[in-house]
This record gives sequence, C-alpha cells and structure tokens, in this order.
Amino acid sequence: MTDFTQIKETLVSLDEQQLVQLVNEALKNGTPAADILNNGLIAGMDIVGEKMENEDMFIPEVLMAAQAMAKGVAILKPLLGDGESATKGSVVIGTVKGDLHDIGKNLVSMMMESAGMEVHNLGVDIGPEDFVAQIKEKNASIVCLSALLTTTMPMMKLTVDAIVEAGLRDQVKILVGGAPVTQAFADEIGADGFAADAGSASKLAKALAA
Ligand code: B1M
Repeated sequence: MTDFTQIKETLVSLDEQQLVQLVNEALKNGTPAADILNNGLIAGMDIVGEKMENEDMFIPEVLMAAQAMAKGVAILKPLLGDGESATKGSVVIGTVKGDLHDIGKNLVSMMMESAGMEVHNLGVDIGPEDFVAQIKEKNASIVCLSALLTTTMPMMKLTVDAIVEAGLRDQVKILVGGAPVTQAFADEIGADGFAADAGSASKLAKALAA
C-alpha cells in the first residue's frame, strides 16, 4: 500500500531525489500511475499552493517544488496513456499571455498525446496573435488555452476574439482550463468547452475531434 502522505511531504520539503525514489517504489509496489499523480504529486502541489498563499513558501521554493514534480511526472508519463489508437485532429495548446504556469498545461498535453492526438505544445506566455498563427500553421482543429491566474483569465477572452477576427472560428474548437477557470467562464467568453483536469480535457478533445 503506497503512503501518499510521504510523497506529498517529500514534494513540500523539496527533496527531489527522494521524490523520484518514492515514485519508483510506488510503481514497483503496483500503485497505478494515475493514483501516484493525483493523490501524491498533484495533492502535494496543492499543499505547496496553500503554503505559498500563507507566505510559508516563496517563489524560489515553489519553483523547486515544480521542478521536483516535473521529474516525478516524467517517470509516470509513459504509463499514463489510455492505450487507445491514434485520434484524428491536431491540437494546439498553450498558457495564455502573462501567465507562466505550465505544469497543468503540460499534463493536459501529455494526456492528449497519450490518447494518440497530434499535440503542438506552444509553451507559456502565448499571445492571441501567436495562437492564431499556430492554428493556421498546424491546421489545428482544437485549441486549448490554460490560465492559472485570475488576472490572466481575460487574456482567454482576447484570444477567443482574435481567433474569431482571424476567421478561424469555424475551423477550431476552443477548450479552456486551469484552476480558476469554470464552465460558466467558458460559456461567457464563447469557448466550446471547459475541462477541470487533464483526463477530462483529453476525453473532451477526443470527443470533439471525432
Ligand atoms: Co503561481 N500562483 N504564481 N507559481 N502557483 C498559483 C496559481 C496561486 C493559486 C498560488 C496561491 O496564491 N495560492 C496564485 C494565483 C492566485 C490567483 O490568481 N487567484 C499564484 C500566484 C499569485 C503566482 C504569482 C503572481 C506569484 C508572484 O509572483 N507573486 C506568480 C505569477 C507568475 C506568472 O505566471 N506571471 C506565480 C509564479 C509561480 C511559479 C513560477 C513559482 C510556479 C509555476 C512553475 C511552473 O508552472 N513551471 C507557481 C506554482 C507552481 C503555483 C501553484 C503552487 C501550483 C500550480 C500547479 O502547477 N498545480 C499554484 C497553487 C495551486 O494551484 N494550488 C499557484 C498543479 C497542476 C497539476 O494543476 O495547473 O491547476 P493545474 O492544472 C490542472 C487543471 O487546472 C487542468 O488540468 C491540470 C491537470 O489536472 N488544466 C487544464 C490546466 N490547464 C488546462 C488547460 C485545459 C484544460 C485543463 O485546456 C483545455
């Protein structure tokens, strides 16, 4: 039985080496990769978020936690696929302009790749004009926008507007996500869908691409 408390505490204490060891041990004990991700790494990062909010942890430490989490995720990545065959549809995904958070967006990208989709991960701080250019260049049928800050959520609306103005609205389905984003917000800005986590984002994209 895997002790997720230990994984969470190790992430919070920024011990990258031990975290890698614990993730490997959990896999060896037969713990499903998705459980390690959700109950260990993501739950640990939630504690980091609380500590950040209470000023018990500061940016350099949060960055170290993010790096340690990325190492853990890299171990789990090959095991998180759903084993289904390739799905049609090219996806462009990025974190909107002004926002540098990429862990969740990378998880969404990873889940979609594992589901057989062709994913173009643009990175962070992506402006509306860059999304438009990449949708054209990659002939995308789905675009995923990620935002983790309430202050960058309006950038999602500006990106949707730019896609409309570029005449691409009929070509792409627009999906949005990120901790502060809700279905109501997605409806308000004229997106086609909202997903609360990487698994549901991948399912939704597959359904829309079908
Ligand atoms: Co930032 N940060 N941060 N941070 N940070 C938050 C988001 C915050 C909630 C922390 C807090 O105060 N409690 C807070 C935002 C408050 C708000 O807006 N209401 C905050 C703040 C304030 C800031 C700064 C402004 C701090 C400062 O400088 N004073 C600054 C902003 C920098 C910027 O972006 N311009 C900042 C900086 C950073 C770091 C760089 C240090 C680091 C990011 C490192 C990195 O990403 N490489 C960081 C981190 C790590 C966090 C927390 C602790 C963790 C975020 C995370 O990775 N979660 C976060 C607190 C928290 O969220 N609990 C916080 C794990 C990840 C798996 O979850 O990203 O939610 P998440 O992704 C999920 C879903 O949301 C969904 O699927 C994912 C997987 O299931 N999803 C999508 C995400 N994108 C999707 C797209 C989709 C669909 C689903 O498309 C269809």
